[in-house]
Amino acid sequence: MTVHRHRLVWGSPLVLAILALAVSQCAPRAPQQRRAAAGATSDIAQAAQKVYVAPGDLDPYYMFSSGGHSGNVYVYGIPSMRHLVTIPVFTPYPATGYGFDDDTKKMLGDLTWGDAHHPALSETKGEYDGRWLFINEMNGRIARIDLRDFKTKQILGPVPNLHGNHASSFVTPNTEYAMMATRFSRPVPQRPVGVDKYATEYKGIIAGVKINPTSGEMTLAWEILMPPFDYDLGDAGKLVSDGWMFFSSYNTERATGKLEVTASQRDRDYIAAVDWRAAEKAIADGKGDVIDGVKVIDPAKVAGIVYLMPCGKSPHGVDVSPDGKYIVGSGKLQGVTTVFNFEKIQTAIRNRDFLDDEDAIPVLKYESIKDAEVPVGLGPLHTQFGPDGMAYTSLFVDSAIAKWKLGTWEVIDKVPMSYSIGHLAAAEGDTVSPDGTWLVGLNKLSHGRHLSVGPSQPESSQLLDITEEKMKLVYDAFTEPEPHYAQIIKADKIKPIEVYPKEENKHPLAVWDIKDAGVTRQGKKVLVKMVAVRSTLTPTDFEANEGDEVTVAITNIEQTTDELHGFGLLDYNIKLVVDPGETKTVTFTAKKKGVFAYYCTNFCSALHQEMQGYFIVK
Ligand code: RUQ
Ligand code: CUA
Repeated sequence: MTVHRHRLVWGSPLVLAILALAVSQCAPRAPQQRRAAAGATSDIAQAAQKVYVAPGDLDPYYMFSSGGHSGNVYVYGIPSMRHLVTIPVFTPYPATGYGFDDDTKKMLGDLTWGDAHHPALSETKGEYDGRWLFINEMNGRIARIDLRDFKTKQILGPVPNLHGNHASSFVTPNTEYAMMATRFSRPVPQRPVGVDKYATEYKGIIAGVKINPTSGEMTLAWEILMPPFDYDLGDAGKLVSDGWMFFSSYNTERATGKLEVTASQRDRDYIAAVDWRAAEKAIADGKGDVIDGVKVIDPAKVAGIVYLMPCGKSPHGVDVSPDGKYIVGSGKLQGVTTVFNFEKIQTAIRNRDFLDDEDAIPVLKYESIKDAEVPVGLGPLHTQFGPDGMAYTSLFVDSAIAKWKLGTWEVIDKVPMSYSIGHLAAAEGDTVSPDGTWLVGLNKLSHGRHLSVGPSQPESSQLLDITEEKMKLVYDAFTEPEPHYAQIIKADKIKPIEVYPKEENKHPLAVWDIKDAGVTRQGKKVLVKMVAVRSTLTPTDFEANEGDEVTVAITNIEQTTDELHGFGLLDYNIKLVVDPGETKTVTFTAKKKGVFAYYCTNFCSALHQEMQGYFIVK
């Protein structure tokens, strides 16, 4: 799993392409100009060598990036930035048949889109453990992807009471919980109330989603009733701050209408600090009220669960340092990022050192809990970490990344991003021991740094080498909408299977022998047990009467890597892909009369084209 460093062939088109991309940090230039400016300096040669993963070699890291409103997760290799695979989560994806078979169609329900934001790898003792990936979605949902097969296994929600699930899915250090929180407050319980009553009748919700430690199964455990702010991002406490969860929020003005004006009046917004173990205990002690079927804690009745920390205006990222001592809150409208000290927060809580309260939730005093205001630059948005107290903060307004040091608060380096960076992702960057090798800037704009593709432009994600004192931009990649957040994990922590073992297939409709394939009928129900194996879909034809309910159960009996078979049924909007050893079903009504072809969609053998049959509706 090593990256070969000595196989570069100078003058090869790949190397030239790398050179052309690696050097440009400013306004777009023609490729020839760029190459001339680059020259063949040793700097560039080094950069090119670092990111070059030779044919057949593997990347040492995976990056899991949110696909935003595409509803997908995109997986990249780092440092090559090669797109390896798309994992559909909240949206149908014909390429893998996701959302077309009975199980995934049911999992998606009525919603065929979702705005996926913040992937969170499961953790053990604060380290990514390579078991699951969680990701939230704005329609009040959260999903679990199993990293054994890179497939979405569960979608929880839309959950009651919580609307616009943005501050999610951040897991706790032993994956006890993933979190959810409201971005768009609304009346709780849900009912039509005019926005003129926003300040008092609308509420936010913070929710704890309990994760089964063996199966990964998610269940909604509890909710906390919060003031009607917009909860934005979060991070779990770790080591010394384990047991706490931090959420940034804006619109603490409780304003409505044109928020860009109305919600920026106060100098400070809040970070909510939640003692999730205390919330868990309160629920166990029967202190929650049941609202719309969920146990909800009202902080006005149960003290000691939530505190508010004043922070710079409109904070976005709130990030806990690897040792758990510091909480970095970035106010997007400031030129500094604020570092809070967990010890000081605890002392202030113990001493009841409160400024006032918001709906009975104590507000801590800014001066009592902050350690530093670090002059990182304009529009600090999100912070990631390296070893030795190194911190990397994205600056949206400055369009740059600042590197600085925890404790000394000194700003060490700054690199411009092209353009308008949102989040950033460091190798193992949300763990208790970040690697300090690679950092990826997830930019919002890319204009002119790629061949023109018309008005709908890709985003750009830029790779930086952070092994030395100065950060070095080494590669531009163009990524799909919209990389809100990403996490980078060491590749050897993930051990995916390549076929589903036959002995694990317990599907009641599975058939493993061509002899057992065939059609049975019960009244108006037709069941087709189909076998897919190179190069026939058996049976090669089947019939139904108009109006029948047809179920096709397909088993791919291959046990060979990469031998996928598809089942595309023309005119019926049916498209399955069945992996080796897998069984999938699709149930539909034979609404259209006539003859319809089905065929294998995945090129599987020299006789793939012959893998076809007919469905006849009389
Ligand atoms: S997020 S940059 Cu910051 Cu959910 Cu989009
Ligand atoms: Cu099976 Cu193509």
